[in-house]
Amino acid sequence: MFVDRVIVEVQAGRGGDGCISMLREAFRPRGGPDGGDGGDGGSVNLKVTTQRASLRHLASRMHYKAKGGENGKKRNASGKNGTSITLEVPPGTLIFDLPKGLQEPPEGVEPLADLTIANREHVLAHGGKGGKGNARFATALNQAPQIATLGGVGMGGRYLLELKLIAQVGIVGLPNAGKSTFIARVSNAKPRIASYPFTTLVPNLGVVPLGYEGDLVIADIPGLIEGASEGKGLGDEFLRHVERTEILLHLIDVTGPELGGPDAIESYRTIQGELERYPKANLAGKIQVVALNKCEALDPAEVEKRAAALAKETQAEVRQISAVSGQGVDEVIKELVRLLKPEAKDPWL
Ligand SMILES: Nc1nc2c(ncn2[C@@H]2O[C@H](COP(=O)(O)OP(=O)(O)OP(=O)(O)O)[C@@H](O)[C@H]2O)c(=O)[nH]1
Ligand SMILES: [Mg+2]
Repeated sequence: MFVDRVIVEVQAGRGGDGCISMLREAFRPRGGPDGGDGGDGGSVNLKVTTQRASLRHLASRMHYKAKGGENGKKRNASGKNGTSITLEVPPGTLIFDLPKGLQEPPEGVEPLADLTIANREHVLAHGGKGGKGNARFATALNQAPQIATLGGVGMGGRYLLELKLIAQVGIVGLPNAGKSTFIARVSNAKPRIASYPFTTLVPNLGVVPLGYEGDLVIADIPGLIEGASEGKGLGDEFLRHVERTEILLHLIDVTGPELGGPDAIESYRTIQGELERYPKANLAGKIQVVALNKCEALDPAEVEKRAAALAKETQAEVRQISAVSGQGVDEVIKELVRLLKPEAKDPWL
């Protein structure tokens, strides 16, 4: 199960109270104040790690409560700090404040944070500070202060954590176009591949090592169909995961209706239409590399003809590849790398 949205309610620990105490020892009638400080309350933190690929591990629980700090004690003993809780999240996790009763942040609300950088920690809820013991309040004039401060309250809240994968390239196309076959060929990803539509039910990330140039991270998302933006098929839910990509690789099945596939130009228009209708980002405006896939399965002259017709439609170069035989695949990767902005070359650093 792939989970890319979870709601969590978190409560950091309260700070321990400062202690009021006077040292009492035989032969030291005026031992002075010795009340220790309270410990700080534990906080609830998020830690970004590439070891996590989804938010699934947070889905079974909703409440996270960190321990409070202990109260200060006599003999200047400070209370122990409360233990903090750290929740791991994958890079690309957004945090939204979520008012009670809502399942979605209100329209137009910006995230509180966008956790893109691996190994960083973010404090979601600060623990309360420990109170000060009376030993801290001793002055020349008041050598036996009867005051201490209370521990601070721990912060808390309700948050939506939403994952938007971080990849430089997103593969889009109709179901069965060969998106998963492509990512399986070029990267470490091992998605399910099958000759029926909607094989891929969750997005997959694949990493293509480029040697000294770093990594190229590609996202394979479930196939889109006409009406996806209104929820048809698996809907446009997964388009969120290509929002942050710089380039789209648009794969189209070349084989056409004769071999049971869709018409290439129709396919292109359908996907283009869905990208245009996607409301949250300008997906149609992204740089696109268009490739006809399954080219080994068709007579080369026919492939040429279809590529030329599609190039006319797209007003751009159309590549001819076969994710199965590997024909043209390296060239596509090279083109993707060439198109990437230099600073985008390693999204996880
Ligand atoms: N002949 C041929 N078949 C291919 C090629 N690439 C993919 N296929 C086949 O096309 C079918 C669909 O491939 P997938 O990679 O699962 O397609 P997908 O686009 O990921 O499909 P969804 O996950 O349903 O969106 C499988 O039977 C593949 O073996 C290719 O280059 N040539
Ligand atoms: Mg697939």
